[in-house]
Parts: sequence; C-alpha cells; structure tokens
Amino acid sequence: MATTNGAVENGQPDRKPPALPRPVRNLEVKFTKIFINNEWHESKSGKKFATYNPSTLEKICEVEEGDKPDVDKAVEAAQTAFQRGSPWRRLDALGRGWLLHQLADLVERDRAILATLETMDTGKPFLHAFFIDLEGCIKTLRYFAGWADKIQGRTIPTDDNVVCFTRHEPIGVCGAITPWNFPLLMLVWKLAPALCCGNTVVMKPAEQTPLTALYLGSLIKEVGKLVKEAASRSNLKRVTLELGGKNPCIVCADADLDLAVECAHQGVFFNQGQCCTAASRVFVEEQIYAEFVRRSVEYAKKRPIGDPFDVRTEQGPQIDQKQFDKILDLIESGKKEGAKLECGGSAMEDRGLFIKPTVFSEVTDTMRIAKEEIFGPVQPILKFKNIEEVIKRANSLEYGLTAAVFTKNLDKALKLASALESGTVWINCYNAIYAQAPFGGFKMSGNGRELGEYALAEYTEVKTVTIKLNDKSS
Ligand code: NW8
Repeated sequence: MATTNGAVENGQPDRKPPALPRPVRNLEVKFTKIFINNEWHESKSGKKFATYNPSTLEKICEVEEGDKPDVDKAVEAAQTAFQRGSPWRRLDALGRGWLLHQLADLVERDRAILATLETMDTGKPFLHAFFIDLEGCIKTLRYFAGWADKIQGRTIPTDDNVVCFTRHEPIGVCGAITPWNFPLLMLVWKLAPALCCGNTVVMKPAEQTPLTALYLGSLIKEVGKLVKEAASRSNLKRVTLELGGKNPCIVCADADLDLAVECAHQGVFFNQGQCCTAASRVFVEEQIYAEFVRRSVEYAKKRPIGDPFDVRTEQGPQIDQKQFDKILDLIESGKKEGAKLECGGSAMEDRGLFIKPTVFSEVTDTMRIAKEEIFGPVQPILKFKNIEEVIKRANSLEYGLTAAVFTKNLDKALKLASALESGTVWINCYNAIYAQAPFGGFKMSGNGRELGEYALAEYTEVKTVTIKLNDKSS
C-alpha cells in the first residue's frame, strides 16, 4: 500500500474533492524590483519595462529592467555566497533540504496569490495555474528537498593500494534563463535541483512574465532570514537546454479512440498550445482517420475559450502580439499549402489575442504546419498506413522532445517506445510529467535532463579523491 511502483497499486487515500480555489481579487503587485542577495534593487540604468495582461491588454505594472551591469552585480553576489566558509557553504545537506521544504511551505501558503499573478501575467486559465503550475512547483521543490542529503559519491576499487572515492560537489554559480509559457514552474525546475546540490543561482525570467519569479524572491527572502544568502553565474561552462519540439502523437487503429482523441486534443491545446510538449503532429492510421478527425473537430469546437479567471475556461489568450501574428501566419500557410481547415483558422472577433481552436486534416509532411513549431492552438492531423512508415516520418525532423503512442497492443507500444527518437515517449497518456522522472530532449530539442535523479548530474561536478596507503605500516 505505502510502497508502490506507480500505477498498479498507488495508495492514494480516499478524499473528498476540496472546494475550488478562488483567485485573489484586486491583487496588488508588490514585487517589481530586482532581487539580489535577499534585497530589492533598482536597475543600474534606471530603466523599467511594462508587463501586460494578455487577456485584457491592460498594463499590469512596470518592472525594473535588469541589464548586463545588474547581472554582473547578481553574479558577484552569487559568487560571494558560494565562497568557502560562507553561511550557504557551511550549511549541511539536511539544512539545504529543510530550506527547500520551507520554500515549498511558503509557496503552498501563497498558492492562490501566485496562481492569480501567473494568470494575470500569462493569460492561462486560473485553475490550470493553480492545479498544474503551482502543483508542479510544490512537488518539484519537495522532491529535490528530499535529495539534498542523499547525493552520494562512490568508493571505487582500483589497481594500486589506494583508497579511491568520488564526491559530488556543487558546480558553483548557475545561471537560469526561464521561458514565459510556465514562468514559475520552469524556474522551479532549475532552482530546486541547483539549490539541493548546494549551488547558488542567478535567475532571469522572460520579460513578458516576471511577476511570479519576483514574488518567489519575496518568499526566498522569508526563507533567507534563516540563511543570509541565496541567488547566482555567467561564463557558463555547462549548458542544459530544453528547447522546442514538433512532437509526434501516433494513433494506431487498435487504440482506445475516446482516450486518443481526448489526449491528442489536450496534448496540443493545453496552455493555448504554448508548450514545448505540444502534440503538434498527430499521425492517425488510415482505417480510423476520418472518425478521428470528426471527433477531434467536435472537441475543438466545444473548447471553452475566454476570461482565464472564469472557472469554465480551458483556453485563454496567446502571450503577446508577436506570437499571435506568428501563429496566424502559420495558419494561413496551412490553408495555402492545401491542408483542409476543419474548424477555427482565425482570431476571435474583437478579442485581442485569442485564437480559435484550429484543426487541419489532410496535412502532409512537407507543409510548414507539419515541420515548424507553431506554439499555438493548431492541431495538424496526418494519415499513416503502417508502423515502419510512421516511425520514419516521426523521426524525420531535427526535433526530439516528446512522442506519444496510442495502441492497445503491448508489442507495438514497446517497439515504438524504442524506435522513436525523443527524450520522452508517452504510451496511452499525454503530458505525464513527474518530479521523479527525467525530462529533456534528443537531437535539437536540447541537452541534459531536468527533474528526477538525472537532473542532479547537471548541477554537480564529480571529484575523484585518491589516497595512497602506506604499504609499509602494518
Ligand atoms: C512537475 C510538473 C508536473 C506536471 C503535471 C500536468 C499537465 C501538464 C504539465 C504538467 C512536477 C510534477 C508534475 C506540463 C508542465 C510543463 C510543460 C508541459 C506540461 N506538469 N502536469 Cl512544458
């Protein structure tokens, strides 16, 4: 019951579903400055930038704009914090884990505030911010908090009469540049493993969406009352990258069709399509192609789009004008290149940055919508005849982040799981991301892994210590 390996007997206690969380009304944005060394700073240049609510197009507030001199200042503070003998370096491993748990406690305490800020800043539905982004943040913080005192080297038997062992040491100052689609979650994916290994961190949130990162600064400041320093590095010697994808979602004729339609739909439309994991090439076996398209269009037409603070909303606006224009351009290319527009295909009338859920059928491999990352609510559906063919076509792009397979045949599932060139393969599920399991890209989709034990390797340096024993002493 308590020890399980996941799906088979996952001992979740029975609980009643709690009341739906509410956004914080008239939330005042308190944190707009640069957070270095547990203090708020103005930018050296005196510059600020405005951040906008993409749902209403209203300016939320102005934020201090960090530039090279501010980054230098942050890096210097992080280097000082990392120096031998500093409070952070003297802190023992259990202490680091305890601080990460404290931070998780504060994120939980202010969960509704953070989810509200995230929705204001990105336009994502509030319930998604609350139950996906914030849930992921808290779980990631707690998962890596647990690792802090479990990072172990090895003792290695060697040829000579020596004792040889390894130490897994923090690298030093880590720089983290985080995207705008999951601003807080992607930051925590980097911050938590870096801190659990004893590094210091300099974080640079995307300019569209700095608010939750800044708020997290205020929470770190609360934790920081316990340790004097927190934060960051440049001159990156090692780079971990999580980049784009054009992720194949393969639906075999023997799949559970209800499940496949639903997962492919959520897989591509989740977060307004602004996911590195977006299922943006749906390959469907020819026998079920027409029925799959029919059901997918039905789903897309019903997708509730509107005010992200409305509990019924599943889809909000795109992040900004630039992304909005890029998506509409790709939609136009799909129409021109001969894909069949099944529904959507344009912006919502008089609604700023909202784009109708769009489905294209009869998509072929050479069309732009089958090759380029769209990062918007557009589902291209392609047809395939057999497994060997679909493997080749799925692997034909330079990307390799995720892939999904829908089939009831275990042999086929495992064959595809090994043949597909991607960092993740989901079988009969989608966006199944866990703090415990590594996540990252093959090929041009990235370097290194986030989450899980594998993420620790990105943030540690291995030191081999060899001690010659005195052969003569008896
Ligand atoms: C970290 C993340 C998660 C989690 C759960 C459910 C749906 C979608 C996502 C997701 C720890 C534990 C759970 C998701 C998140 C980020 C991207 C795409 C999908 N993450 N989730 Cl880029």
